[in-house]
Amino acid sequence: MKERIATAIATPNIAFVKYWGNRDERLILPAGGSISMTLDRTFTTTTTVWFSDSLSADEIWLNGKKVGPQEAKRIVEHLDLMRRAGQCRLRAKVVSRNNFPTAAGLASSASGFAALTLACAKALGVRRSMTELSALARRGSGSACRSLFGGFVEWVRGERKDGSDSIAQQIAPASHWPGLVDIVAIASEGRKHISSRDAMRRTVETSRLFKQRMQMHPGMLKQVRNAIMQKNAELLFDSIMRESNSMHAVMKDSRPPIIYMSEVSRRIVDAVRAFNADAGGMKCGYTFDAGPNAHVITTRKNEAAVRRMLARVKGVKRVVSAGVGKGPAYAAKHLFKI
Ligand code: 2P0
Repeated sequence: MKERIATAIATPNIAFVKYWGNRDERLILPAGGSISMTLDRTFTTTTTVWFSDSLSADEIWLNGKKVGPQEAKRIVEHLDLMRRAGQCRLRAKVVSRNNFPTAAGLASSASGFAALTLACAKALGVRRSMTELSALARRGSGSACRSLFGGFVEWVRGERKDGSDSIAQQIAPASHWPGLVDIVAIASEGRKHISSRDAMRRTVETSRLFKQRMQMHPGMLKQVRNAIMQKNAELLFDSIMRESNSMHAVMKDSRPPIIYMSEVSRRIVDAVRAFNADAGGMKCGYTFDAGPNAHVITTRKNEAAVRRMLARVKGVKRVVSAGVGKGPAYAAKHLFKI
């Protein structure tokens, strides 16, 4: 029998229009659509999955450490989902490695669940299109569905109750706008104090501003989609800053408030504004996820100057640039021997 083992490599994505809040938390059906850029292999998650009747329980290794039962729960649930899709009851060994800090606002769960979904699908012989697989990846971590494609990706909200139309699709390949770059200014490498999922639930349940954000959301999606299609950098940078500010505003409007941005983040906001004012136009734009680290989007032409500007901000520990990525891939070499 062919061995049921496969290895996938996936990369994070940075959301230009943010996913924040579910209309169905169990199925991970978002309150609104989102748009992202998949990053290149500056940041990667590599995951090997092996299903075997020689295993009596699922065994999960993350960055060289065996994961305890509490932390493993979400991964085992995803293995169960993939086992159902592949009509398989075998236990699995999962070994996964990130080359960047976990849970520090660098969307480790996006690349993690994208790699896990793809490795499981291949190992179990689940023959589905990337779009269909994106609906499975979504169940592990919402933003993971966007990491199944390279370039510029939209996760469509969908209307159906069963979530079958809440899928990711590529809106433009990496080659459409290869000059775009995400400069990550790392303010903290620590874990976040509240998980995105818990924080989103709190926002949906308690923020009054959230309803207004969702009313404006289709317009924001359209604007960012247009900025990407027209390669209109000024419009894109302006839009993503407004969008990030909007998401962090509804977080702050939650009860009790959710505050992911730090003093360092705030200084980066000021530095970006000053940089654009000096340049006499929108040369870059920031966006912040569920953490204090900034993603400053710019073009390769301005990359060096933007990096210098960010490195000078008090409290910025490191600056790392990532370009537009081509999406996930399979690897022939596995992370362990069977
Ligand atoms: C996004 N985020 O669209 C939004 C914007 C963060 C802010 O999807 O699955 O923390 O809860 O661990 O990796 C949250 O990403 O998600 C998220 P979970 P993660 O990218």
